[in-house]
Amino acid sequence: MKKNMSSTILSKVEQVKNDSDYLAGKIASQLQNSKSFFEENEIQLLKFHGTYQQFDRDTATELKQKGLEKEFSFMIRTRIPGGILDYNQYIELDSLANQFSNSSLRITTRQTFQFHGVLKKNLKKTISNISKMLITTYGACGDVVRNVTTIAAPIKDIIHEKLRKDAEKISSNFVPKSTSYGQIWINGEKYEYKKKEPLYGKCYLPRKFKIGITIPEDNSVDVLTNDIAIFLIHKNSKVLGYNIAIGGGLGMTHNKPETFPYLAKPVLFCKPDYLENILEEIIKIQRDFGDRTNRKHARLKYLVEEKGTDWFKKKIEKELKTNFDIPKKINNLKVIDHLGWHEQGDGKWYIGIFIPSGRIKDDKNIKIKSGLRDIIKTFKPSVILSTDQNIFLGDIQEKNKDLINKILKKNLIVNEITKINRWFLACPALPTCGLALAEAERVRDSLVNKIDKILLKHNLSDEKISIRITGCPNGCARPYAGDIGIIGRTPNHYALYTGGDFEGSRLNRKIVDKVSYENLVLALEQLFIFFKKNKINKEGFGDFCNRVGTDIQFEKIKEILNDKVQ
Ligand code: SRM
Ligand code: SF4
Repeated sequence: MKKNMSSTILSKVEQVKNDSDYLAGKIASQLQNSKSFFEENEIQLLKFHGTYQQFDRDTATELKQKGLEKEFSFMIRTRIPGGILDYNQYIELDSLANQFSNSSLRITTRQTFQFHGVLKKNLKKTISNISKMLITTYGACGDVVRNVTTIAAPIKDIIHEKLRKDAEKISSNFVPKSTSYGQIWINGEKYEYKKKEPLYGKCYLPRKFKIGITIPEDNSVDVLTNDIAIFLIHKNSKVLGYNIAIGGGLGMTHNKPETFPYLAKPVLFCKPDYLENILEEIIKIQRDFGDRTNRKHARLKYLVEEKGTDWFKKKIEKELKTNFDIPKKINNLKVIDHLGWHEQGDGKWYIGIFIPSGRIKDDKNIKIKSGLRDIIKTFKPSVILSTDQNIFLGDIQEKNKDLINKILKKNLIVNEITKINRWFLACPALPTCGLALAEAERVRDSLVNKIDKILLKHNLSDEKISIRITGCPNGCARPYAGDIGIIGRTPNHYALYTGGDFEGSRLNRKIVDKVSYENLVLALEQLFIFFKKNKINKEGFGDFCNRVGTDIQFEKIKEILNDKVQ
């Protein structure tokens, strides 16, 4: 198959989508065979249905040496716009995790849940049971618009309500329309054969596509990392319109400078009525002009970088036959910490509960899963997942606050955490992620402890520093948008990035290409000492690193690690 415009060969995934009859492929028949895995083409299509075929990377090598099959299992990702669930949905998802997955539920950095470790024989049961709770997994992954993110704190005022409504509406507008999903996972034959995609077309988008919406006063959602970042602009509780920025995206490949993380660039301001049409136009532009020959160059950010935002603005204006204003000036973004108890605006309360790496599970001592279930079953709160992998419970009466605190305490779910722990994100990485080059979630807690000790030693524990670690450069825990990014490079080695800002409006830069896990903390200690001696007034760590530049930081680290750092 050839691309019309340029005669270059389309990427393999384009061919798979094209031949899939709107995402059906041979999923249904392969679901029925006795194998523990799907074939390559179906693995690609399954993503659109919200599931990834994975294998246990811890056991794979040994099994291979013994000539045995890998331990295949499936990750299932739900689509929960704005992270909002009702208590029944939560309880059912919690039960499903016990029944069909490794019994944990993992809150993702896009406000959804992931089930891990689902066996192929249980895949259909799990997905169909999820759908019974009116939650879909359709379009949670794949080359479509994914889960739409917004502020998690369930604040009851006109503006926050509007954000939640917008997130829900945008997400449902862009769920794929083909009935393949219903036919395969839910009701088989009863689904009418309706395979059309009025917006996406037969080959869907060239790549994943992400949308987030927030207000400038609270960028707790890291909105600029989305393909479309929407700022709701308001005054006196009235929505004036939306600033639209385009081209955010973080994935890159080590040593391939033609791939890079990018923050969304402002393109226009529109009145509320135009939002839907504008989003659709941007998606159409990406559909028609995005690079379908090279998946590493297919995100909207490359088009934005190459064509410029004016080109987009003119195209949108031409299609919609309207001229739009330039974006409203946004001064400084802020990030609000919503954890802990807060009055929500209508006399009731919400609590933001810290969940390390978003992993809702019980272990020997800390019973996050049982504790949350107990609270949610008893008090029936609203449940909201956040983009920093935490959970919020809303609509709680004041008289129940102490009882809830007691259950949290009994299960050792504590909210008194250090600043580093609070803002430290980690992606799943090993053993489930097929792309991980190094550990992330599994080293998170011990890394937090080590860094805390060092900050205490240097009297810096009060500094608010966001650190994010990922097992590879794809950027799932948004490492390039934090003060410090620790990015898997090779097994047990990381690249180190600094100089981002806490508010998510500046990307960090690479200062070290390769440092071992063992030396990582030493390297950070050097930077913290340097920061303490030379920071100006209340300068934050990221701002300091940005000001002093990358070379001097590298030199400081080299002073102590010599040739152990590159
Ligand atoms: Fe991600 C791929 C996990 C948010 C950029 N991401 C993956 C896969 C599915 C690996 C794969 O393709 O085989 C990971 C599954 C691992 C596992 O075992 O669960 C994975 N990504 C995650 C999650 C679960 C990380 C987390 O700690 O929560 C997040 C799920 C979000 C969701 O619910 O939809 C997750 N991924 C992100 C984000 C952050 C965001 O969206 O806010 C990014 C950076 C923003 C962006 O999209 O650029 C991100 N993930 C990627 C990329 C790089 C994309 C690129 O443009 O190059 C990949 C690889 C790919 O697509 O080829 C990837
Ligand atoms: Fe996997 Fe890399 Fe994403 Fe981590 S950042 S989950 S290692 S793809």
